Amino acid sequence: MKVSEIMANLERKYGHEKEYLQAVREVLESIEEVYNQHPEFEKAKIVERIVEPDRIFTFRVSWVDDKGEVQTNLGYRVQFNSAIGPYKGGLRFHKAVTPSMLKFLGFEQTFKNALTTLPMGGGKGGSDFDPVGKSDAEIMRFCQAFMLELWNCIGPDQDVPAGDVGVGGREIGFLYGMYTKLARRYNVGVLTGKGATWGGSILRPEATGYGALYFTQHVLHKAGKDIKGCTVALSGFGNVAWGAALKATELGAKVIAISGPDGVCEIPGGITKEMIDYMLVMRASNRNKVEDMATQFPGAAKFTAGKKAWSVKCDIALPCAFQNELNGDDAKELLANGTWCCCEVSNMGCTPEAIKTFQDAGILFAPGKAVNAGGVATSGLEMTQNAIHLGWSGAEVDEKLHYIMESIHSACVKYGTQPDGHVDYVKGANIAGFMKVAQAMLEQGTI
Ligand code: 2IT
Repeated sequence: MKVSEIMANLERKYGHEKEYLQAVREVLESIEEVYNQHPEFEKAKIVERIVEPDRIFTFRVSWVDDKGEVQTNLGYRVQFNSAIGPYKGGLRFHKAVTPSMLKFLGFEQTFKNALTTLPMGGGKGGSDFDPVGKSDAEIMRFCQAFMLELWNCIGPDQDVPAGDVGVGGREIGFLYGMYTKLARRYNVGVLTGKGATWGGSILRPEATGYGALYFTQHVLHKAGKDIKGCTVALSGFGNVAWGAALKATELGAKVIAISGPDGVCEIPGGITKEMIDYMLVMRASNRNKVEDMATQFPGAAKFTAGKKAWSVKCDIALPCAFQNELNGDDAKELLANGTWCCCEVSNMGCTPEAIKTFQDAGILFAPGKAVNAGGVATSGLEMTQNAIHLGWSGAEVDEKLHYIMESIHSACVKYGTQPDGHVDYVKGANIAGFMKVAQAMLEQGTI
């Protein structure tokens, strides 16, 4: 295969799908060399098949807001690849959701899920519904209307959605309630990220952030460093940023900045437990304003409008919010301030220019599909618990999460170690994930 030819074809077909093309290009450039050593992949046209989703459901979602006005949004489920298991991946509710965004996320999810060691295919879904400023009742009515269309496409052995940006425990509850009503099936394994009393796994809410910090520790240890005493800047204040702030603090790092769409909060003394707890209140408020942290903790947290977390001097940068939230200029600013490690916790959080800037400078960089895989891995553990009708303790889940993150790190080292001895985590993660899915597709024939 030639990346340039495949990309030219995709650009002709999907020229306006920028995020999707960006995600595909990154993976294909990483795997090109290894792929071309496997004529059996070429013969089975694995690349041509793996870049296309198996199918996409698109549906209209109409609902009534608190003023009694009818609102209409679009809903989607992208079932990307099922070669190694049922489709698995989150639902994103965000005003900027498009098919391109969900195709990029479903594509990434396919390789991420392969890295987890668990048997899960890749999927993603969501809606252009904007949760900002919505009441709880509006969120509930939207989730119910969304499930009116989705319920027939999903199932514990078929496709298992979960949360993503804009979808947390509250939304999963409303979605599950409507699912049981419509499907008259009461297998809790149809969704993950559920409440602890109805099939949810202990530690699933924390898992993405915890796993990201376990992975970061492996990256640091491999380079002869430790996170203790390091300063950390992170973006976002949702579920992922919350878990990351908790674990980073527990491991002895100092989280000195969090950010939101409105600006950055600098916390020179390091984030406290009370502030981390308050992140949950900020998330639940649907206000989407990080300034609320500074209002709640005047003196300790200082808000600056219009600035990103990447303007704050730190050792370690952790993008935890949205794709392309850290660009080439941000990367240069971080480097100028002495940052020596960036672990992407959000999906495709860094632009290609930012990744190149970090790699050219020789600092530690690891991509989202490895760093944040602890989230979906723990969803996989939730599915297992649901399937065997048992609930594991927090310690059991945490031990498995540790093992999975260590396995992912080893896979990255195996496939990403370069002739000069340094580890290219982007290559490592992409090749390791790709090889597993490609091999499965090959063995299952042309379908
Ligand atoms: O991007 C992700 O891996 C997630 N949003 C979690 C997906 C899941 O199925 O838990």
